[in-house]
Amino acid sequence: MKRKTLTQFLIEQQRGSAALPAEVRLLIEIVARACKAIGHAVGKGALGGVLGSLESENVQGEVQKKLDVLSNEILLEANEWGGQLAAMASEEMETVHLIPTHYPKGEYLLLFDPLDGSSNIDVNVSIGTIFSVLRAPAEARGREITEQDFLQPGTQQVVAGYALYGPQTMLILTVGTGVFGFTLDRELGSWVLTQENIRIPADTKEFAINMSNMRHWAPPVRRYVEECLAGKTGPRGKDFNMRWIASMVADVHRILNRGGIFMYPWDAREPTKPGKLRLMYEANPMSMLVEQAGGASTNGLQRILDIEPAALHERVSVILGSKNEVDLVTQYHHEAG
Ligand code: AHM
Ligand code: MG
Repeated sequence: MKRKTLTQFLIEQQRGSAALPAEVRLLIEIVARACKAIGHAVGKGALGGVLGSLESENVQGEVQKKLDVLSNEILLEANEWGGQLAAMASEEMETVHLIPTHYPKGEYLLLFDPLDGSSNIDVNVSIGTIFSVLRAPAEARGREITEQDFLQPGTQQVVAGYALYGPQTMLILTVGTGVFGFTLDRELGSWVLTQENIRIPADTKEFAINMSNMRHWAPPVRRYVEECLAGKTGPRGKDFNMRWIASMVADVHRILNRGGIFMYPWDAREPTKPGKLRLMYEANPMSMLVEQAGGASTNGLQRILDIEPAALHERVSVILGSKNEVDLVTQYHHEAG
């Protein structure tokens, strides 16, 4: 069987009813190329001298791993010169990264978490890159882009995706016409379409949450998980399985492939923060992918994609995956007032 490459797929999306703009197609190709380079560095591990931490901390006060910084640099360098972007923003940088004046500027904004799942880097467990593309507001054309221009709800995303550096290197992508999966052919160096129209089953018997935080959870989350744990004889009438990889990319990838629910809810350890995960770099792109695959994504009370962001590094509670389970947890939040 003749396989389709990412390039062929994107050209079809450009010619087809999606009418993907040529600049977006090129932009995706450049991001995918950068992910290939990151995957290569990840794969070298100790042989490439890339494991371990740096002295530095990022804007969130987290110690940066060498690969966090390297991945950020690879994405910035790859995307600066192409002419499609007006600016970039990253989980690892305090504020927006403008396109240097000697390069042409485009109308799109690229946001990314360069290497998600940092705690798994040094233990050889799957990690990934998450990205999102927005359009700069029309009134921003011709002037310098500001942080404010990025603060658009997730419904405005033009592209969302992630690269997963696992046993296989994969790229999962949506341009608003469903979710497609590509596997990196390591011999040829090209992304090959291996999954079309990924769909998340509406029901599941598998949940993903960091159980060590149970004592800090809000009552609706505790209620939901306790009911799952009660098994066949409990209110849910079935036994549930649990998985937690601590790399959102890997947990979401499992859910896209066989269903499940992923939760990183607010908890009482940091009462002033709405959650751990970042809205713009993690929750929004993953929510677009999940919704495009027929799943749902909320913060317990509201659809994540509808949230009007107030800050670039805003955090949010995340409940996403199989639709009927996400609806149930959301209902429990509403019942709790
Ligand atoms: P990171 O961006 O610093 O890697 O943090 C995000 C990660 C997610 O990938 C994962 O779901 C979560 O943090 C795991 O958190 P915990 O270590 O509390 O289980
Ligand atoms: Mg990260």
